[in-house]
Amino acid sequence: MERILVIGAAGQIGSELVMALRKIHGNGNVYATDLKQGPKELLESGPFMLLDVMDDKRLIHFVIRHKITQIYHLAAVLSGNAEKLPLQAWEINMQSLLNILDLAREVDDLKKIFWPSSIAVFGTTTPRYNTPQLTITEPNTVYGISKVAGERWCQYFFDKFGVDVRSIRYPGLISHKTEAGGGTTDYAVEIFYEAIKNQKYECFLKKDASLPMMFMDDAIKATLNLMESPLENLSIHSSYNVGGISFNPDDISKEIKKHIPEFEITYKPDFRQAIAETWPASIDDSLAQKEWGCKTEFELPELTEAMLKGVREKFA
Ligand code: NAD
Ligand code: AKB
Repeated sequence: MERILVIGAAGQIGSELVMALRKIHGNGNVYATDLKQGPKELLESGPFMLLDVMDDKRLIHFVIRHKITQIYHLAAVLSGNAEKLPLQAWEINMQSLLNILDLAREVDDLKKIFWPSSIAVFGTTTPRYNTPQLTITEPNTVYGISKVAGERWCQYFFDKFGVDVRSIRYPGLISHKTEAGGGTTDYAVEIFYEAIKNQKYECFLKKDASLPMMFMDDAIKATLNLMESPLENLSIHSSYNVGGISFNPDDISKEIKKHIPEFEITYKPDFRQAIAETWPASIDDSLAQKEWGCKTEFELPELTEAMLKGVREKFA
């Protein structure tokens, strides 16, 4: 029986991942934790505690007391917010991962860790289209630097100490349950809220800023698939490329217009456009497909329908 700790559970991914994990492992076996209070669904369906991942003493106490066997470490400062406070973001993103990797080395019960990386590990020197698994990773943002360093630490703890840590370089994730947490791809979530509320959206990226994206259902499935795969099937112990779909603000606004003909998009690029320009437009995830069956089901039309339905239900 697994006993799972999710750190950063109140965020965009955590709020959905916790519910998926509770379905598989039982409500009482999935401990959701965050610095801030979680959404109602999380609080009512199983244990939720306030926990600061930077507090390594409380963290170790928690893991031992609850006999935790797996940790999903989702707490981080995302790309847009990280550029505003680079050193603070570096400290949170790096130290929290190191606290957890070191814990996994020391605590026998703790067998598996999930830590997400990002397409932010790539930079302007990376091939922009169909970006390969193994390629140049020279990120231009503090967030990207922390993700590359994190990937190297994961590989190091696997090689030196046998820590089973698994990771995905998520593309921009799109969901309607919890708002996006301060990243560059957030426009692709905000646009749906504004389309329904005001039938218009002012986009902080340019019309043609193509980026890899993924609907949350596909991201959760990918995460669970990777975590359930036998270790011997996995050749990557830093982080796997996962492709999703690629589109730009113009593509998504045209798709929304099919459902809301009066919808209008305008463009006022800010500092996040410069970040988007350093990231790939599309990703090659053939290795993830081959080794653990990574598969994207939601293309842009299905994603748009699901988002409009989800946001409408939220407002209702
Ligand atoms: P988010 O910002 O929505 O959620 C992160 C959560 O971590 C927040 O609820 C926050 O309160 C919590 N947190 C922050 N500091 C903490 C601390 N010291 N202790 C405990 N909790 C703390 O982020 P997300 O979108 O859910 O992303 C989760 C992870 O996935 C991050 O590592 C992020 O870099 C990665 N990722 C996300 C995306 C995406 O599009 N959402 C894409 C690529 C990678
Ligand atoms: C961000 O935009 O910072 C995240 C990511 C792609 O890592 N959504």
